[in-house]
Amino acid sequence: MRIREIETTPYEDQRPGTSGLRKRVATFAQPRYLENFIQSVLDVLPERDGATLVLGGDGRYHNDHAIQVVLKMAAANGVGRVLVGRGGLLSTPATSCLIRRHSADGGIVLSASHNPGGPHGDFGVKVNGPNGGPAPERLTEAIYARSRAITSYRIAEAQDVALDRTGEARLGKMAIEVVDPVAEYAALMERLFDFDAIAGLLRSTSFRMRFDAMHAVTGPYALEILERRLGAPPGTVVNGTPLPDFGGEAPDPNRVHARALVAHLYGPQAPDFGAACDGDGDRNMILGRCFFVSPSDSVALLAANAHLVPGYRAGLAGVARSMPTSRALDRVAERLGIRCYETPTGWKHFGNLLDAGLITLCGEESFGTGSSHLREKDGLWAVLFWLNLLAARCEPVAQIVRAHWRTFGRHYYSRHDYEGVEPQAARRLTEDLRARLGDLRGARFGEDVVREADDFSYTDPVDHTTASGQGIRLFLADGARVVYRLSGTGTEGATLRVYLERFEPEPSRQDADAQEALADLARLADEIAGIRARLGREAPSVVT
Ligand code: G16
Repeated sequence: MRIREIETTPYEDQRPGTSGLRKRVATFAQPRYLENFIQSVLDVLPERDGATLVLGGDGRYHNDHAIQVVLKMAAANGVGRVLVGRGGLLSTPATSCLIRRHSADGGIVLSASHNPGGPHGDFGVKVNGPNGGPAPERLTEAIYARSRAITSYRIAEAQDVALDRTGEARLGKMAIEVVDPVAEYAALMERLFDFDAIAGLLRSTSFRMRFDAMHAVTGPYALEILERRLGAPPGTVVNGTPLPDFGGEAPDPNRVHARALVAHLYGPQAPDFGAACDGDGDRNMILGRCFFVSPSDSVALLAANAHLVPGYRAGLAGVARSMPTSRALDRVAERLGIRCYETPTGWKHFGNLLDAGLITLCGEESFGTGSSHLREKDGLWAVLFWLNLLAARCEPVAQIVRAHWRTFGRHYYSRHDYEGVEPQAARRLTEDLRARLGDLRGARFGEDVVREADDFSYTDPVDHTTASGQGIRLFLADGARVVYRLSGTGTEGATLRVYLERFEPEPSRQDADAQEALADLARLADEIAGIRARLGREAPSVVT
């Protein structure tokens, strides 16, 4: 095998965002773009010679080409062994599972997560560390620094590796193991959940569910686990074949992009339970019949009911949520007498807490839930957790959630996104808010009084690294909260996220529509930040 050293010049825009490097396909398809980034990743691997890596992707457009490039570059850079998912497929949680089970040195997931795919869509590279979790900031910053100084990359001159069948192959000295993408992940799920009870539920004639894989990576996982192992009727999994363009829709499990599933769950033939996962399988949306479970409520509910699930019966060490996620989880933690950590947005911030055994469960408002079983959020795991609860409690989803609200109070919650706005205007909006924090404290707006205003910063309790500028928080005197933050995962312009939360302890007032209950707060958020005027938008582009 001949190794070529090819001269290159840096691209300036390869700083990973909230979760890896995400760009338009056209950007990744530029000459040397992917190669520069992969070389930078390989260059900062602490022990590259003989290292073991796990490699896969969500099957999106460009996956096929990129996976061969990564394999050839890994071989040329002295990597010892690569485990790669058959067909080039691996969900993000399954990658985390394989890294941990095989004590690999890290992993690469070719995915832009829930972003749209296809030739005009997005592509991305997620990088994971030896704990199976997203690379921490010091590593992503090192990759970025390397990408700005790169002068050449190494690649093997070789035929493409056949990935359509499991088995062993070699590229020069590097061993390649093409693995079943589902098997080890499915085995882990069987250890965590009561599969007999879930199978009983799924096979009973009085329960029906639909799982929408959104033509993305969870199709094969859901078919194997839900239909084959648990015996759900054929057809339970819809859109189960991964497609390079995800069928033309963003594989984003929310009420906007998973509209067909939502319509089905609110329609005349609605099943009892509905769920969807995103492009790379780490996000989830949970629905009951005519009922949407907000992700912030979902993680709180899983924590409150964890004792019903075999893998969590021993109790929870602690829990964590990202800062913009509602504080519903905090109330459960208080009741359980455990600590609830508040971290910046980005799953990577949960890694140290999980590794140190400080938390067992964690979640985010952005449809991500997970636990110590892996170091990534895990969409199908959340679906199985819910199924386990439904089997144990024998109550409909809506009833379980309403009972939770009666016990803990309801946190009305919504996120309003202004996508693809002019980056400078978005930046200025948040900078001006930051500059006004002092004036905002104690300020009155009609009936509302801002009790506290700050810019969230976090010190990791394990390695004491700090992250500042993580979102502007306004706490109102009546307990409501508004958070403003710029997304770190978009590829077009900037995205302003406005997170709205209002607590309602009174059961008779817990049944309102969330948007209605938060309408005043949304108006206040706009008035304070001048969103419409500054961004030239009449309304948010996505409301979740
Ligand atoms: C990623 C991160 C999440 C984060 C989400 C949204 O998810 O892993 O922790 O909450 O992006 O981030 P932002 O608000 O910066 O756009 P994924 O599923 O896209 O990898």
